[in-house]
Amino acid sequence: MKRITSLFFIIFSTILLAQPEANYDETRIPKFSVPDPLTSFSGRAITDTDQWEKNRKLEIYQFFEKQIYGKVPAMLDEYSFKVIEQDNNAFEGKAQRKQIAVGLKKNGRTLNFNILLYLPNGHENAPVFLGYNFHGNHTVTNDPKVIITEAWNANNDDLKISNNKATEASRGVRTNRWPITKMLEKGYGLATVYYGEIDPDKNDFSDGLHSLYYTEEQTRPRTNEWGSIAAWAFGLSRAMDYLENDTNISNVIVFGHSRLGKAALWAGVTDPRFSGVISNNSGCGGAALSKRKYGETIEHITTSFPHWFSQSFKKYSNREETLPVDQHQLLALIAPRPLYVASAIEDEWADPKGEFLSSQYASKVYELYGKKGLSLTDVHEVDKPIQRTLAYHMRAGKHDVTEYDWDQYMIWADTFAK
Ligand code: GTR
Repeated sequence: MKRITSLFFIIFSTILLAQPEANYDETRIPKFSVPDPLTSFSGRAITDTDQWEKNRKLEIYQFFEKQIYGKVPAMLDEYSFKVIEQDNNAFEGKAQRKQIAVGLKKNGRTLNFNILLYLPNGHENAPVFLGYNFHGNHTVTNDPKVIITEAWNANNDDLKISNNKATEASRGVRTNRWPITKMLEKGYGLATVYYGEIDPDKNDFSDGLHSLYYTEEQTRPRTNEWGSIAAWAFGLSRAMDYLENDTNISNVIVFGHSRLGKAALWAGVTDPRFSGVISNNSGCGGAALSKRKYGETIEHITTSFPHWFSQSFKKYSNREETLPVDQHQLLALIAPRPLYVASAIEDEWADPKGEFLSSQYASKVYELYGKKGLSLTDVHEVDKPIQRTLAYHMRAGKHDVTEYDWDQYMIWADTFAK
Protein backbone atom coordinates (compact mmCIF):
# COMPACT_ATOMS: atom_id res chain seq x y z
CA MET A 1 0.00 0.00 0.00
CA LYS A 2 2.83 2.35 0.95
CA ARG A 3 4.52 1.69 -2.41
CA ILE A 4 1.34 2.39 -4.34
CA THR A 5 0.82 5.64 -2.47
CA SER A 6 4.36 6.80 -3.21
CA LEU A 7 3.98 5.78 -6.87
CA PHE A 8 0.84 7.89 -7.08
CA PHE A 9 2.68 10.70 -5.40
CA ILE A 10 5.50 10.54 -7.95
CA ILE A 11 3.11 10.45 -10.94
CA PHE A 12 0.95 13.22 -9.50
CA SER A 13 3.86 15.52 -8.67
CA THR A 14 5.45 14.90 -12.10
CA ILE A 15 2.21 16.01 -13.76
CA LEU A 16 1.93 19.00 -11.46
CA LEU A 17 5.50 20.12 -11.89
CA ALA A 18 5.79 19.25 -15.59
CA GLN A 19 7.22 22.22 -17.41
CA PRO A 20 6.55 22.84 -21.08
CA GLU A 21 9.58 22.42 -23.27
CA ALA A 22 11.42 25.65 -24.00
CA ASN A 23 11.52 26.90 -27.57
CA TYR A 24 14.96 27.59 -29.03
CA ASP A 25 13.87 27.88 -32.65
CA GLU A 26 13.61 31.42 -34.10
CA THR A 27 11.15 30.18 -36.74
CA ARG A 28 8.71 29.11 -34.00
CA ILE A 29 8.54 32.46 -32.26
CA PRO A 30 4.93 33.71 -32.27
CA LYS A 31 4.13 36.77 -34.37
CA PHE A 32 3.84 39.68 -31.97
CA SER A 33 3.80 43.43 -31.98
CA VAL A 34 6.15 45.32 -29.75
CA PRO A 35 4.23 47.85 -27.62
CA ASP A 36 5.57 51.30 -28.47
CA PRO A 37 7.07 53.08 -25.45
CA LEU A 38 6.08 56.37 -27.05
CA THR A 39 2.39 55.66 -27.68
CA SER A 40 0.16 55.82 -24.59
CA PHE A 41 -2.30 53.02 -23.69
CA SER A 42 -5.03 55.28 -25.06
CA GLY A 43 -3.16 55.68 -28.39
CA ARG A 44 -1.66 59.15 -27.93
CA ALA A 45 1.79 59.87 -29.37
CA ILE A 46 4.42 61.02 -26.86
CA THR A 47 6.77 63.53 -28.42
CA ASP A 48 8.75 65.10 -25.58
CA THR A 49 10.23 64.26 -22.20
CA ASP A 50 7.60 66.29 -20.40
CA GLN A 51 4.75 64.14 -21.77
CA TRP A 52 6.83 61.05 -21.14
CA GLU A 53 7.47 61.89 -17.50
CA LYS A 54 4.01 63.20 -16.62
CA ASN A 55 1.91 60.60 -18.37
CA ARG A 56 3.45 57.70 -20.22
CA LYS A 57 6.24 56.85 -17.79
CA LEU A 58 3.72 56.75 -14.97
CA GLU A 59 1.24 54.46 -16.67
CA ILE A 60 3.97 52.00 -17.69
CA TYR A 61 5.45 52.14 -14.19
CA GLN A 62 2.10 51.45 -12.56
CA PHE A 63 1.50 48.47 -14.81
CA PHE A 64 4.85 46.89 -13.90
CA GLU A 65 4.30 47.74 -10.27
CA LYS A 66 0.88 46.11 -9.92
CA GLN A 67 0.84 43.39 -12.53
CA ILE A 68 4.43 42.18 -12.63
CA TYR A 69 6.63 42.79 -9.57
CA GLY A 70 4.00 43.88 -7.05
CA LYS A 71 3.59 46.98 -4.91
CA VAL A 72 5.49 47.70 -1.71
CA PRO A 73 2.60 47.91 0.79
CA ALA A 74 3.97 50.80 2.90
CA MET A 75 7.14 52.41 4.16
CA LEU A 76 8.95 51.07 7.21
CA ASP A 77 8.30 52.51 10.65
CA GLU A 78 11.98 52.86 11.44
CA TYR A 79 15.39 51.92 10.22
CA SER A 80 18.88 52.09 11.65
CA PHE A 81 22.51 51.73 10.54
CA LYS A 82 25.48 50.74 12.61
CA VAL A 83 29.08 50.26 11.49
CA ILE A 84 29.90 47.04 13.33
CA GLU A 85 33.38 46.48 11.93
CA GLN A 86 35.95 48.63 10.17
CA ASP A 87 39.54 48.34 8.94
CA ASN A 88 41.29 51.07 6.98
CA ASN A 89 43.98 48.68 5.74
CA ALA A 90 42.06 45.86 4.12
CA PHE A 91 43.06 44.23 0.83
CA GLU A 92 46.79 44.77 1.51
CA GLY A 93 46.23 48.42 2.21
CA LYS A 94 44.23 48.99 -0.95
CA ALA A 95 40.88 49.44 0.77
CA GLN A 96 38.88 50.56 3.70
CA ARG A 97 36.50 47.80 4.78
CA LYS A 98 33.28 48.49 6.64
CA GLN A 99 30.53 46.13 7.67
CA ILE A 100 27.28 47.89 8.37
CA ALA A 101 24.31 46.35 10.18
CA VAL A 102 21.03 47.69 8.85
CA GLY A 103 17.90 47.25 10.98
CA LEU A 104 14.43 47.51 9.43
CA LYS A 105 11.38 47.83 11.65
CA LYS A 106 7.66 47.53 10.92
CA ASN A 107 4.75 46.72 13.25
CA GLY A 108 7.18 46.03 16.07
CA ARG A 109 8.97 43.32 14.03
CA THR A 110 12.56 43.68 12.84
CA LEU A 111 14.80 42.39 10.08
CA ASN A 112 18.55 42.86 9.96
CA PHE A 113 21.00 42.66 7.09
CA ASN A 114 24.70 43.41 6.68
CA ILE A 115 26.37 45.50 4.02
CA LEU A 116 29.98 44.65 3.22
CA LEU A 117 31.65 47.77 1.83
CA TYR A 118 35.14 48.20 0.37
CA LEU A 119 36.26 51.69 -0.62
CA PRO A 120 39.49 52.27 -2.56
CA ASN A 121 42.17 54.01 -0.50
CA GLY A 122 43.59 57.09 -2.15
CA HIS A 123 40.32 57.95 -3.93
CA GLU A 124 38.43 60.49 -1.87
CA ASN A 125 35.07 60.33 -3.51
CA ALA A 126 34.67 56.99 -5.24
CA PRO A 127 31.85 55.51 -7.29
CA VAL A 128 30.57 52.24 -5.85
CA PHE A 129 28.99 49.16 -7.40
CA LEU A 130 26.18 47.83 -5.23
CA GLY A 131 25.15 44.25 -5.90
CA TYR A 132 23.58 41.34 -4.12
CA ASN A 133 25.47 38.07 -3.80
CA PHE A 134 23.82 34.63 -3.87
CA HIS A 135 25.32 32.89 -0.82
CA GLY A 136 26.72 35.41 1.65
CA ASN A 137 29.16 38.32 1.82
CA HIS A 138 31.94 35.97 2.92
CA THR A 139 31.72 34.11 -0.43
CA VAL A 140 32.83 37.10 -2.56
CA THR A 141 36.32 37.36 -1.01
CA ASN A 142 38.88 35.38 0.97
CA ASP A 143 39.14 38.24 3.47
CA PRO A 144 38.92 36.39 6.81
CA LYS A 145 37.21 39.30 8.56
CA VAL A 146 34.02 39.19 6.56
CA ILE A 147 31.10 38.12 8.74
CA ILE A 148 29.40 34.83 7.81
CA THR A 149 25.66 35.16 7.32
CA GLU A 150 23.31 33.43 9.73
CA ALA A 151 20.38 33.54 7.30
CA TRP A 152 18.83 30.61 5.45
CA ASN A 153 21.02 29.60 2.50
CA ALA A 154 20.25 27.37 -0.50
CA ASN A 155 22.29 24.17 -0.36
CA ASN A 156 25.01 23.90 -2.98
CA ASP A 157 27.59 21.09 -2.94
CA ASP A 158 30.01 22.91 -5.26
CA LEU A 159 29.94 25.95 -3.01
CA LYS A 160 30.15 23.85 0.16
CA ILE A 161 26.84 24.95 1.61
CA SER A 162 24.74 22.30 3.36
CA ASN A 163 22.00 22.19 6.01
CA ASN A 164 20.84 25.55 4.61
CA LYS A 165 23.58 27.30 6.51
CA ALA A 166 26.80 29.01 5.42
CA THR A 167 30.00 28.15 7.30
CA GLU A 168 33.71 28.93 7.07
CA ALA A 169 33.92 26.24 4.32
CA SER A 170 32.28 28.56 1.80
CA ARG A 171 34.53 31.58 2.40
CA GLY A 172 35.80 32.88 -0.95
CA VAL A 173 33.93 30.33 -3.09
CA ARG A 174 32.57 33.07 -5.38
CA THR A 175 35.67 35.28 -5.77
CA ASN A 176 35.56 34.48 -9.50
CA ARG A 177 32.47 36.69 -9.85
CA TRP A 178 33.86 39.69 -7.94
CA PRO A 179 37.26 41.05 -9.13
CA ILE A 180 37.57 43.31 -6.10
CA THR A 181 41.30 44.06 -6.38
CA LYS A 182 40.79 45.26 -9.93
CA MET A 183 37.83 47.41 -8.93
CA LEU A 184 39.87 49.02 -6.14
CA GLU A 185 42.84 49.64 -8.43
CA LYS A 186 40.55 51.34 -10.92
CA GLY A 187 39.10 53.57 -8.21
CA TYR A 188 35.78 51.77 -7.65
CA GLY A 189 34.30 50.61 -4.40
CA LEU A 190 32.07 47.60 -3.88
CA ALA A 191 29.06 47.21 -1.62
CA THR A 192 27.44 43.81 -1.39
CA VAL A 193 24.62 42.22 0.56
CA TYR A 194 23.44 38.61 0.82
CA TYR A 195 19.98 38.63 -0.79
CA GLY A 196 18.71 35.89 1.54
CA GLU A 197 18.96 38.31 4.46
CA ILE A 198 16.22 40.41 2.84
CA ASP A 199 14.02 37.55 1.72
CA PRO A 200 15.01 33.87 1.66
CA ASP A 201 14.59 32.63 -1.91
CA LYS A 202 11.89 30.01 -1.41
CA ASN A 203 8.18 29.84 -2.09
CA ASP A 204 7.29 30.61 1.48
CA PHE A 205 6.11 34.00 2.61
CA SER A 206 6.32 33.30 6.32
CA ASP A 207 9.74 34.93 6.65
CA GLY A 208 11.83 37.76 5.24
CA LEU A 209 10.77 41.34 4.60
CA HIS A 210 7.17 40.51 3.62
CA SER A 211 6.38 39.08 7.03
CA LEU A 212 7.11 42.36 8.84
CA TYR A 213 4.07 43.88 7.17
CA TYR A 214 1.37 41.31 7.92
CA THR A 215 -1.78 41.96 9.89
CA GLU A 216 -2.64 39.25 12.41
CA GLU A 217 -4.44 36.87 10.04
CA GLN A 218 -2.26 37.54 7.02
CA THR A 219 0.16 34.86 5.78
CA ARG A 220 1.22 36.25 2.42
CA PRO A 221 1.17 39.54 0.47
CA ARG A 222 -2.12 40.61 -1.17
CA THR A 223 -2.72 39.98 -4.89
CA ASN A 224 -1.03 43.07 -6.30
CA GLU A 225 1.60 43.33 -3.62
CA TRP A 226 5.29 42.54 -3.77
CA GLY A 227 6.90 39.25 -4.60
CA SER A 228 10.54 38.53 -3.78
CA ILE A 229 12.03 40.55 -6.66
CA ALA A 230 10.30 43.71 -5.43
CA ALA A 231 11.39 42.93 -1.86
CA TRP A 232 15.00 42.48 -2.99
CA ALA A 233 14.79 45.77 -4.93
CA PHE A 234 13.46 47.46 -1.78
CA GLY A 235 16.45 46.05 0.15
CA LEU A 236 18.85 47.61 -2.38
CA SER A 237 17.22 50.97 -1.72
CA ARG A 238 17.68 50.52 2.02
CA ALA A 239 21.38 49.82 1.40
CA MET A 240 21.37 53.01 -0.68
CA ASP A 241 19.97 54.93 2.30
CA TYR A 242 23.25 54.21 4.04
CA LEU A 243 25.56 54.62 1.03
CA GLU A 244 24.18 58.01 -0.02
CA ASN A 245 25.20 59.44 3.35
CA ASP A 246 28.76 58.12 3.25
CA THR A 247 30.83 61.15 2.32
CA ASN A 248 33.49 58.96 0.69
CA ILE A 249 31.06 57.79 -1.98
CA SER A 250 30.30 59.86 -5.07
CA ASN A 251 27.60 57.73 -6.65
CA VAL A 252 26.20 54.22 -6.71
CA ILE A 253 25.71 51.92 -9.69
CA VAL A 254 23.35 49.05 -8.96
CA PHE A 255 24.35 45.66 -10.38
CA GLY A 256 22.82 42.19 -10.44
CA HIS A 257 23.20 38.82 -12.10
CA SER A 258 20.32 36.64 -13.24
CA ARG A 259 17.41 36.74 -10.73
CA LEU A 260 19.37 39.46 -8.97
CA GLY A 261 19.69 41.26 -12.32
CA LYS A 262 15.88 41.35 -12.41
CA ALA A 263 15.98 42.85 -8.90
CA ALA A 264 18.67 45.37 -9.93
CA LEU A 265 16.53 46.52 -12.87
CA TRP A 266 13.46 47.01 -10.69
CA ALA A 267 15.59 48.82 -8.08
CA GLY A 268 16.95 51.05 -10.86
CA VAL A 269 13.39 51.86 -11.95
CA THR A 270 11.96 52.48 -8.49
CA ASP A 271 14.90 54.42 -7.06
CA PRO A 272 16.32 57.34 -9.07
CA ARG A 273 19.25 57.68 -6.64
CA PHE A 274 21.06 54.90 -8.51
CA SER A 275 23.20 56.72 -11.06
CA GLY A 276 23.58 53.64 -13.26
CA VAL A 277 22.08 50.17 -13.59
CA ILE A 278 23.68 46.89 -14.75
CA SER A 279 21.66 43.84 -15.73
CA ASN A 280 23.90 40.79 -16.15
CA ASN A 281 22.11 37.87 -17.87
CA SER A 282 18.76 38.81 -16.27
CA GLY A 283 16.61 37.05 -18.89
CA CYS A 284 12.88 36.38 -18.45
CA GLY A 285 11.19 38.92 -16.16
CA GLY A 286 14.38 41.00 -16.52
CA ALA A 287 15.79 42.48 -19.72
CA ALA A 288 14.45 39.86 -22.19
CA LEU A 289 11.24 40.40 -24.15
CA SER A 290 8.44 38.15 -22.86
CA LYS A 291 6.46 38.09 -26.09
CA ARG A 292 9.18 36.20 -27.99
CA LYS A 293 8.62 33.14 -25.74
CA TYR A 294 12.17 32.00 -26.45
CA GLY A 295 13.91 30.02 -23.70
CA GLU A 296 12.31 30.71 -20.32
CA THR A 297 8.71 31.97 -20.53
CA ILE A 298 6.23 33.49 -18.10
CA GLU A 299 4.73 30.03 -17.69
CA HIS A 300 8.10 28.51 -16.74
CA ILE A 301 9.08 31.28 -14.38
CA THR A 302 5.75 31.64 -12.56
CA THR A 303 5.63 27.85 -12.10
CA SER A 304 9.18 27.40 -10.82
CA PHE A 305 9.36 30.65 -8.88
CA PRO A 306 5.79 31.68 -8.00
CA HIS A 307 7.12 33.82 -5.16
CA TRP A 308 9.20 36.15 -7.33
CA PHE A 309 6.38 38.23 -8.78
CA SER A 310 3.03 39.81 -7.97
CA GLN A 311 0.40 37.04 -8.05
CA SER A 312 -1.18 38.90 -10.99
CA PHE A 313 1.72 38.06 -13.30
CA LYS A 314 0.46 34.47 -13.68
CA LYS A 315 -2.48 35.82 -15.70
CA TYR A 316 -0.08 36.33 -18.59
CA SER A 317 1.28 32.80 -18.54
CA ASN A 318 0.78 31.60 -22.12
CA ARG A 319 -1.15 34.78 -22.81
CA GLU A 320 1.80 37.05 -23.57
CA GLU A 321 -0.13 38.57 -26.48
CA THR A 322 -2.49 40.19 -23.96
CA LEU A 323 0.33 42.01 -22.15
CA PRO A 324 0.05 45.73 -22.96
CA VAL A 325 3.76 46.17 -22.12
CA ASP A 326 7.00 44.26 -22.60
CA GLN A 327 10.35 44.32 -20.87
CA HIS A 328 11.92 46.95 -23.15
CA GLN A 329 9.57 49.39 -21.45
CA LEU A 330 10.99 48.41 -18.08
CA LEU A 331 14.43 49.37 -19.44
CA ALA A 332 12.98 52.61 -20.82
CA LEU A 333 11.79 53.59 -17.33
CA ILE A 334 15.46 53.96 -16.33
CA ALA A 335 16.12 56.62 -19.01
CA PRO A 336 18.00 58.93 -19.13
CA ARG A 337 20.27 57.28 -16.54
CA PRO A 338 23.01 54.97 -17.83
CA LEU A 339 21.93 51.34 -18.23
CA TYR A 340 24.03 48.34 -19.26
CA VAL A 341 22.39 45.12 -20.46
CA ALA A 342 24.69 42.10 -20.84
CA SER A 343 24.01 38.64 -22.23
CA ALA A 344 26.10 35.51 -22.82
CA ILE A 345 25.81 33.63 -26.09
CA GLU A 346 25.39 30.19 -24.51
CA ASP A 347 22.79 31.47 -22.06
CA GLU A 348 19.90 30.57 -24.34
CA TRP A 349 17.49 30.13 -21.41
CA ALA A 350 17.77 33.92 -20.84
CA ASP A 351 17.27 34.68 -24.59
CA PRO A 352 20.30 36.85 -25.49
CA LYS A 353 18.60 38.06 -28.68
CA GLY A 354 15.49 39.02 -26.71
CA GLU A 355 17.71 41.08 -24.40
CA PHE A 356 19.40 42.77 -27.37
CA LEU A 357 16.09 43.62 -29.08
CA SER A 358 14.69 44.87 -25.81
CA SER A 359 17.68 47.23 -25.47
CA GLN A 360 17.16 48.43 -29.05
CA TYR A 361 13.44 49.10 -28.50
CA ALA A 362 14.08 50.91 -25.20
CA SER A 363 16.54 53.26 -26.87
CA LYS A 364 13.78 55.47 -28.32
CA VAL A 365 13.20 56.89 -24.86
CA TYR A 366 16.91 57.54 -24.34
CA GLU A 367 16.90 59.40 -27.66
CA LEU A 368 14.00 61.55 -26.48
CA TYR A 369 16.41 62.83 -23.81
CA GLY A 370 19.18 63.36 -26.37
CA LYS A 371 21.05 60.28 -25.07
CA LYS A 372 22.37 57.44 -27.15
CA GLY A 373 21.21 53.88 -26.93
CA LEU A 374 21.31 51.08 -29.48
CA SER A 375 20.21 51.85 -33.01
CA LEU A 376 18.05 49.48 -35.03
CA THR A 377 20.98 48.93 -37.41
CA ASP A 378 23.39 47.77 -34.67
CA VAL A 379 24.34 44.13 -35.08
CA HIS A 380 24.20 41.48 -32.41
CA GLU A 381 27.72 40.05 -32.26
CA VAL A 382 29.79 38.19 -29.68
CA ASP A 383 32.38 40.13 -27.69
CA LYS A 384 31.66 43.41 -29.48
CA PRO A 385 30.37 45.70 -26.73
CA ILE A 386 28.26 48.65 -27.81
CA GLN A 387 28.90 51.25 -25.16
CA ARG A 388 26.55 54.20 -25.10
CA THR A 389 24.32 55.61 -22.34
CA LEU A 390 22.28 52.47 -22.89
CA ALA A 391 25.02 49.89 -23.42
CA TYR A 392 24.97 46.23 -24.42
CA HIS A 393 27.30 43.29 -24.85
CA MET A 394 26.99 39.59 -25.55
CA ARG A 395 29.94 37.72 -24.12
CA ALA A 396 31.21 34.34 -25.30
CA GLY A 397 30.37 31.56 -22.84
CA LYS A 398 27.73 30.63 -20.34
CA HIS A 399 25.32 32.11 -17.79
CA ASP A 400 27.75 33.70 -15.32
CA VAL A 401 29.52 36.89 -14.28
CA THR A 402 33.11 37.01 -15.49
CA GLU A 403 36.06 39.35 -15.41
CA TYR A 404 35.28 40.21 -19.04
CA ASP A 405 31.85 41.50 -17.94
CA TRP A 406 33.35 43.62 -15.16
CA ASP A 407 36.05 45.00 -17.49
CA GLN A 408 33.29 46.30 -19.78
CA TYR A 409 31.24 47.71 -16.90
CA MET A 410 34.23 49.66 -15.60
CA ILE A 411 35.16 51.07 -19.03
CA TRP A 412 31.55 52.21 -19.41
CA ALA A 413 31.21 53.56 -15.85
CA ASP A 414 34.42 55.59 -16.34
CA THR A 415 32.43 57.71 -18.83
CA PHE A 416 29.82 58.95 -16.33
CA ALA A 417 30.62 57.93 -12.77
CA LYS A 418 33.93 59.73 -12.23
C1 GTR B 1 16.92 30.18 -13.26
C2 GTR B 1 15.74 31.04 -13.62
C3 GTR B 1 16.24 32.28 -14.31
C4 GTR B 1 17.36 32.94 -13.56
C5 GTR B 1 18.32 31.95 -12.92
C6 GTR B 1 19.26 32.49 -11.85
O1 GTR B 1 16.61 28.97 -12.77
O2 GTR B 1 14.89 30.31 -14.43
O3 GTR B 1 15.17 33.18 -14.54
O4 GTR B 1 16.88 33.82 -12.65
O5 GTR B 1 17.66 30.90 -12.32
O6 GTR B 1 18.90 33.37 -11.09
O7 GTR B 1 20.36 31.97 -11.75
